[in-house]
Amino acid sequence: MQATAEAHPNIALVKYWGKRDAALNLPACGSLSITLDTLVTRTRVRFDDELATDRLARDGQSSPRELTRVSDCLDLLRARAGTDVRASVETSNSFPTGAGLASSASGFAALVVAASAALGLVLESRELSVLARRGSGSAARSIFAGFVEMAAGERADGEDAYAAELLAPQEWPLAVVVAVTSNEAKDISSGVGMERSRTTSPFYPAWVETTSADLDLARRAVATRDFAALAEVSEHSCLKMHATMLSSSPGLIYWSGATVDCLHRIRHLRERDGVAAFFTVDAGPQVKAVCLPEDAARVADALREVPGVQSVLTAGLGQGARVVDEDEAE
Ligand code: 2P0
Repeated sequence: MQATAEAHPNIALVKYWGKRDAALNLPACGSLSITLDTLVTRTRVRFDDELATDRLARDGQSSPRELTRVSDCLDLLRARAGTDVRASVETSNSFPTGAGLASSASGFAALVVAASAALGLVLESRELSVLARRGSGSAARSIFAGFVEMAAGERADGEDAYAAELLAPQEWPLAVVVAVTSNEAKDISSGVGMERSRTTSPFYPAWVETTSADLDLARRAVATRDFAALAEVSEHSCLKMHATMLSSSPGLIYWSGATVDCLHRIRHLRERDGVAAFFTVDAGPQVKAVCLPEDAARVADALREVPGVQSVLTAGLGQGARVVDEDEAE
């Protein structure tokens, strides 16, 4: 009744921002992402008849604030297994939590994989993706390796809203350089921000309407390994999402000054210095530069020099969520 899983965050290149059904956590649009390798969430789930309630510890500290979302996700798995036994969940991240580094993506992907294994459920990746989506929309993508597309689906029950792998990591091994400009957790969660954009931004309908064309371009760029085309559509999707955030009421400003300076630096690298690199930014102040592995050190050096950048992390493309040995997970 116990298992440990690891999962990695993913970075969306065509972004997810907005839901068609908040209760089932169904996205309004599809999205396309890359799963990273070096950043990792490790989660151990132990079901225990002796427990009266679920428990959650992050880095050894009890974490009651996050428990409801975790318990709700475990309930879906318990229903599948026909049990109501409670669980103890221990989790840790090798990177800052809740600060725009996609910790909920890796977190819910690892939770679903560990909990289903602990319950002895044998589920297809697609089913794991649907379950992870209920925890966090972006988590549906972290079930898979490399380049991943998430479908918005059309069904009211959400059973067709899941992710799938487009290309394995080794088929186009890009690198991601993350410029960390703040280690603080964000004030407004993605879920709250998305709902605010949906209900108040005059740009929201255009955002939703234009995403499927972006997905077509990005899917084609991935299939043909066309870096310049992927760069163009990714920066466009990112800036369009932030325009939707900024035009919400009250406006959602996830960027810091250093965020903007990093964007200019990456554009300079590409346009002035001829380095194949593009940026993307999520619901937080960190900047992610996507580049070729041979340019990662140069991109990292350039971002490290931007005032306000506190640290720089480099990752390659990584594996999907998986069960790991308890020993290996120490
Ligand atoms: C993404 N983000 O596509 C976008 C870009 C943030 C900005 O997916 O409410 O934490 O749990 O479904 O998955 C973050 O959203 O939101 C996210 P919920 P989630 O990566």
